[in-house]
Amino acid sequence: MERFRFLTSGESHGKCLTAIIEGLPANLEIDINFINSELKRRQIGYGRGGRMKIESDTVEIMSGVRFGKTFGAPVTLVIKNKDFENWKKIMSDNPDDLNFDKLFSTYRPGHADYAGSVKYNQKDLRNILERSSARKTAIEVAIGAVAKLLLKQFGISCSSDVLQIGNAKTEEDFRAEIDKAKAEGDTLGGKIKVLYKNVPVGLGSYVHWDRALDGRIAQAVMSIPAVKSVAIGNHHAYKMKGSEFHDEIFTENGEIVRKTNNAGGIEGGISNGENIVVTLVMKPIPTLLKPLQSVNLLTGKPEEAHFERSDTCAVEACAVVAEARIACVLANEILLKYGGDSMEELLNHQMLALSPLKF
Ligand code: EPS
Repeated sequence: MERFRFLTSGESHGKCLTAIIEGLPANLEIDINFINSELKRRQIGYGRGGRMKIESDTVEIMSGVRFGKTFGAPVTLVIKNKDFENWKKIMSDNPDDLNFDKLFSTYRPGHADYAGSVKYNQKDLRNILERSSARKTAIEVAIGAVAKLLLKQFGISCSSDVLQIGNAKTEEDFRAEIDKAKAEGDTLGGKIKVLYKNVPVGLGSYVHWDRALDGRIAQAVMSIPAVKSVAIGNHHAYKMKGSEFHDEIFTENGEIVRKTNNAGGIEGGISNGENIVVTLVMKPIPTLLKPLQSVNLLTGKPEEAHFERSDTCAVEACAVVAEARIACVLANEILLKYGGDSMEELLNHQMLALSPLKF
C-alpha cells in the first residue's frame, strides 16, 4: 500500500543519478533551493573523502513541475556525477572500451563485493561496487527533501544529531577521533539520533505487520548502506522495568500529555503524537586505506583488499540520509491517512479528520 512511490537509478561513477517520484499531490510547491541545501548537508561532514571535493551535488528537475509547483504528474530528478568525466572509459557502455587490466577482482570485506559477485555472477567487482556504493544516497536525499516539503505543509519538522563517532561521545572529540583513524588508514562508524516533531496521532497501524509505522521506519533506515541497527525510542528498554519504561498518561489544559517518551512516539505501530525518535548505528566504512586480508576471485589466492578512494567517516552524511528515508515513510503515511489529488484537497481532508479527544 504505497501512495508516495519512487525508483532510483545510477552508478557511483556513471553519468548521473535519477529518481522518478509518483504520487505527489498537485500544487505542492517545490523549492529547488531547499532540495539543493539538503544535498549540500549530505556532502559536508568531517571525514569525507576526495570525491566530495569533486562533486557539488545539485538537482535538475526533468519533469512534473511547472512554475515551481507539482501538477499530479510524476516528478523526475537528476543529479549529474561531475566525476563521470574521469571515468568515461571505465564506465563506458561500448564493448570496445573493455580493458581487462582495469578489472578489479579482490573482494573488500564488509562491502557487497563477495555476496554481490556470487548473486549476479560477476567477475569484475566494479559491477557490484558501482550500484552498492552509498553514492546513490545523494538522489535519495533529494527525494527525501521533496517529502519534507510535503511534511512542512502539515507542520512536521525534523532534526538529527550525531551521538557518537568511534569512542568519541561529544562533538568536540569527533574531529580528533576521525583524524586519528585517518592517520592510521582506518575508518569509523557511529551512532545517530533522528527526531521528527509534530507528527499527528494515527499514522501506521497494528492491524497487519506491514502497516506498523515503526516497522516501516526500521526498514527504511536499516537499508541505508552501512546501517547495522535501528531503534525506536529508548533503546535501553531491555533493562528497564515496565513501570519505568512506559510513558504514563496525563491531561493538561484538557489535552492528553506525557512526561516521558520512551516509546519514541509510536505505540502499537501507530504514531501517538509525541516526537518520533529513531536511533541508528552505522558501521565503519569497509573500504580501508590500510587494507584487510582477502582473496582474489580470479586466482583464488590471498591478496589485500582492493582500495579505492573513500571516506574515513560518513556518519554526519548518514544522519541526513536517515532523515530523508524517514521523511519518505511519513509522507506516504500522510497521503494514506488523508488522501487527495491536490494539496488543497489533502489539507482539507486533514481539517476534517477527527482531532484527539479533549477533556
Ligand atoms: C559517495 C561517493 C563515493 C564514496 C562513498 C559514497 O565516492 P568515491 O567512491 O568516488 O570516492 O566515497 O561510498 C562509500 C564510502 C561506500 O563504501 O560505498 C557519496 O557520494 O556519498
